[in-house]
Amino acid sequence: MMRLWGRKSSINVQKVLWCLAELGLEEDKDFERLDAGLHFGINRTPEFLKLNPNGLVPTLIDGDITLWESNTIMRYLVRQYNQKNRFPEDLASQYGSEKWLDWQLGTMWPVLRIPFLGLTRVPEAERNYVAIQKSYQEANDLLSLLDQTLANQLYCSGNRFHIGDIALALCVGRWILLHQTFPEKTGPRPNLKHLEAWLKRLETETHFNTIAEKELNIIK
Ligand SMILES: N[C@@H](CCC(=O)N[C@@H](CS)C(=O)NCC(=O)O)C(=O)O
Repeated sequence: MMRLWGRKSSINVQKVLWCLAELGLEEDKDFERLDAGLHFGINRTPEFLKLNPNGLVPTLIDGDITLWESNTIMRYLVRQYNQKNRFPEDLASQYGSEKWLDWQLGTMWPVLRIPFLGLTRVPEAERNYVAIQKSYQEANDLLSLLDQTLANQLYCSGNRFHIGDIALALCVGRWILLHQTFPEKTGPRPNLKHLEAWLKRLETETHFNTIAEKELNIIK
């Protein structure tokens, strides 16, 4: 049975759990999930570091294959378990999704993680509110690029849902929750109507609702 290490509150673990759900793979039947990270610990133990030298979650073991990096794990799961064609495999859809996966990891999250970690993990007395607001406003500009794409198509890579949507939607969910929870710290959030419509579509047509959190997981 596949084994997934990682606490459910992690954005990167949620990507993998959502992808598994879309592929019809069930916890305790097709894979087991073991809590690790934050208060669960485990991720810095010598045994865990042998699996993932970064000491981070998610980490997945499937037979002889041990993987880390959430986007890579999703790519692997699609390659290995997409028998029911949940995710389109034509090159345009696949690489349309790939570019957004790289954008999420290399462009979007490095900006959004500053207000996210700043407001949910850094103790109040140590927060840099100027940097937090500046990055939140940069995230607004970045997400307006996604909104423009979604004006012309239903999903990030075309008219079918793909794993790029998973990575993006979990970021967007945190972007919304940060503003709802700390409006005076983030500054204004634009109303991006194509992005809102896409989120609604994900809520009704995918497992988004069962995976995403409804409120921020704040460590005080
Ligand atoms: N680029 C990695 C980042 C992994 C990462 O930063 N994981 C965080 C949780 S989202 C982590 O393990 N933090 C330490 C902890 O939870 O204790 C990925 O996409 O998987």
